[in-house]
Amino acid sequence: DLNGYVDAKNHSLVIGGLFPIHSRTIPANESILEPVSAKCEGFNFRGFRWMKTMIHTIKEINERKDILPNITLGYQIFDTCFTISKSVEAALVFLTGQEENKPNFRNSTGAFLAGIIGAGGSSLSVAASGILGLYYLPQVGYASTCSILSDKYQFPSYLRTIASDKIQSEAMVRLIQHFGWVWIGTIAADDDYGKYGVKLFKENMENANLCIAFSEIIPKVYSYEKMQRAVDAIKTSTARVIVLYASDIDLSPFVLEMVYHNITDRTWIASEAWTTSALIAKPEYFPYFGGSIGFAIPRTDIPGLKEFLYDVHPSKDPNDVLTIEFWQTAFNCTWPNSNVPYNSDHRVNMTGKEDRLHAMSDTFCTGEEKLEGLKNTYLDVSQLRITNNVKQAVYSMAYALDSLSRCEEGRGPYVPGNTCAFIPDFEPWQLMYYLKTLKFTTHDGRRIEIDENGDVTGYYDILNWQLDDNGNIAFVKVGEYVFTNSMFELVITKNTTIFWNTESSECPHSVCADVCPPGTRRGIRQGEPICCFDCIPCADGYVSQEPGQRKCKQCGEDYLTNAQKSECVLKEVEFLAYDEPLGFTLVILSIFGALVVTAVTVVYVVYRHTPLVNANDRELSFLIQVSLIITLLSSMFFIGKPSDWSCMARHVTLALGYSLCLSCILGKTISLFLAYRISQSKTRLTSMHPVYRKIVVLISVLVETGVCAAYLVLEPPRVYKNMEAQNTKIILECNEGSIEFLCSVFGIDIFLALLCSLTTSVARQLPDNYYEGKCITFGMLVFFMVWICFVPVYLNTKGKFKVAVEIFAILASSYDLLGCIFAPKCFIILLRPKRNTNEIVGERISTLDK
Ligand code: TCR
Repeated sequence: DLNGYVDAKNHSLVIGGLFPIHSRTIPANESILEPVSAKCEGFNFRGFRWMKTMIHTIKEINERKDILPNITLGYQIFDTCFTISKSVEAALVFLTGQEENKPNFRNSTGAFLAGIIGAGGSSLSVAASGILGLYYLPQVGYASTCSILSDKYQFPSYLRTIASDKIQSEAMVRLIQHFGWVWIGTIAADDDYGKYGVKLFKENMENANLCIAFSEIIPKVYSYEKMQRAVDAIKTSTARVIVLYASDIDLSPFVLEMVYHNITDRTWIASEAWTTSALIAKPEYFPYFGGSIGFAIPRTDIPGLKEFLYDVHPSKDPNDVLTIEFWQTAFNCTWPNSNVPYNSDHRVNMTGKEDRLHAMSDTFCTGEEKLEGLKNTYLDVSQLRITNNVKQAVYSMAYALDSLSRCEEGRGPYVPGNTCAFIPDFEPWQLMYYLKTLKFTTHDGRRIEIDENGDVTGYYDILNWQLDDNGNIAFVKVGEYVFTNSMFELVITKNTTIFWNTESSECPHSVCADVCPPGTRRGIRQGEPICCFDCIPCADGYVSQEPGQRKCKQCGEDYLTNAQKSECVLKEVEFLAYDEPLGFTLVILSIFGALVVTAVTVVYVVYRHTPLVNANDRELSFLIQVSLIITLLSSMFFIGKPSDWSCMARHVTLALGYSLCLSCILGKTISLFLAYRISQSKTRLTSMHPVYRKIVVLISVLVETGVCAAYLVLEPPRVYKNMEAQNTKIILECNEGSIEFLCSVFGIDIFLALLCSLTTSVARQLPDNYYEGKCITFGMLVFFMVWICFVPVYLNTKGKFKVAVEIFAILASSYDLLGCIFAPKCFIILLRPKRNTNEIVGERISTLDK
């Protein structure tokens, strides 16, 4: 019980066709036990147009003189009712001629069947091709896009004039990337088209590191539970963008469901099969599906088709049930004396009740109804996309037959013998040979090249659903997906406005988790897709500068993180600077000290002939003054930004200064010590000659210089950035280089100081007018106290204060020596000049020195 059209008489060759002129079969009545061919319902105007286009194209080819000049083609077309069973039934009829009760193979109509155009949906093509492929009967599809149909092992005789969904699925991912979405839901029809389409889409998404929020199926036959699953997934998911891979016919129950549940604020990515479908693109669905972005085959115009389509009237042929049904459905009337059912609907709807519309309209059709005023998908030639594919499919068949007919015997393709095949009596596989390598140009100048998998390249327009001025849905082209320079490219036109069906009317934001702000990094949530993550603040010392970082970067050594952890900031460098109050005070103190010493020197020079100055070994005193200036000024090396040079200079000048100073004092104290021993023993001990004192000084200084030189050459001190002491600052300090050397350098000084103390402590009992021994003893005591106190304080301070402590110690000890050695004498020289006479100075001291 197959519906269809046949025009095979007077033709030696026919082309078969399979078109979905109805949308579904009516479920068989349970009381009927015998298997019967099911009846169909749901007239599909689009399928009807496709079928008419096939007929139109065959007519056109028959009229052309350049293709198949001596042969006219016939056709035999069946309605698949968009179901597998009907398609298989039709395929079997094609092969066996069962319908006509003729057992002859592929000429049930009395003519030879060249090949078949169709089946629309992928599942139907797969089913039909499974049978037709057995005989290698050529089949050219116009709408089946499922990727498995490219597999020539399974479908050896299947070719198509539409690109595989492989390309569309890639294009979808590109589109998603273009708009920056990462969290996408998918809904697929329960057939090969939906399932394989979504499968490829998912694979591409994974490759692009994007995530699928949910993946649901629209049932073919209404099932409350299955539908509810899909609805719930959409409702609960945070994905705002959903890919919908389904034919329009399968989609309509789902659309009703969306309306019923009032699901708005979603952006749908439409697969090619429903992008421009009049079934879905109804103004009443616009609040739910407006703003959809879809892929569509580029549209074309087909000259002469419009007139052909309008040339339809039920009165022409009373047996043409399809035209009668078309008329009844289009004009909502009943054709008199026909029992063609009208507008029946046996589907179960979403409220769960079976909803049967009355099968007949009350009004009769008059036949006077005007097609011109009718707004109907069948007559709408503004969106010829698949329709054009139908035309090209018919043309491919014709071109292949044409090549076959032009074969010259002896030069033919078939081995052995380079034979040819002849119309009409050829084997199906012989025509397959020509189809496999087919290349031709269409009426609108497009190249069609069928590749070894039977596929053609895909081009897509990207359409956006907008509302036009009349309140109808307009498919506005916002971009395209084209093959240029040997690769596919997604081009979104720059200055078109895309309508977004979101609350803000702006591009939706479809993410599982928002991009992590700077200062945080993406943290995986166990067991969830990579697009769902937590933002974890960076650890100390780590930053992330750009949003969406996977890892925080470590800041360099000299850097610190800001509070937000978004930036590395240079650490503050700490050292004792000249221009800060503490540094400045210390500088003043040391310069003041040096000036005081200079003043003392001046006094000594001016009073150089007085007994006091003479009695005290002028040269040694002068050297002490020099050394005090050195030690006082050496504190300057401790202030300011440390450099390798200042680090080296620091300790060495200090140590040398002290060794000079202490050795001179030692020279003096040794003299005193010897004088004391002389006074005690009353034996003939000669006092020390002044030259020996200088030798003591020279030796000490030389030894010290030697050690210092070795220190500087072997392991000199260097600047050192101390990061550990304080996290937020870099402390610039000097690294001592070698502790051993430092100890020996100052060890010599300590040794000299100890010697001085020992000798003076003995000699201090010597009666002397200027209390020289006592003063030096006291001075050395203070000196030791200063440096002994220095150690614990030094160890307990941090940063620049360490240096300050050291300078304090230096200044204190220098002032101490200055005070103890020179202050009493200057006091006498300047204020008590009477005491500075030879008699008073006494013969003992003078005899000591001379
Ligand atoms: N491929 C679908 C069926 C289909 C369709 C269409 C049906 C396509 N485009 C347009 C109606 C209208 C693309 C399939 O099943 O392979």
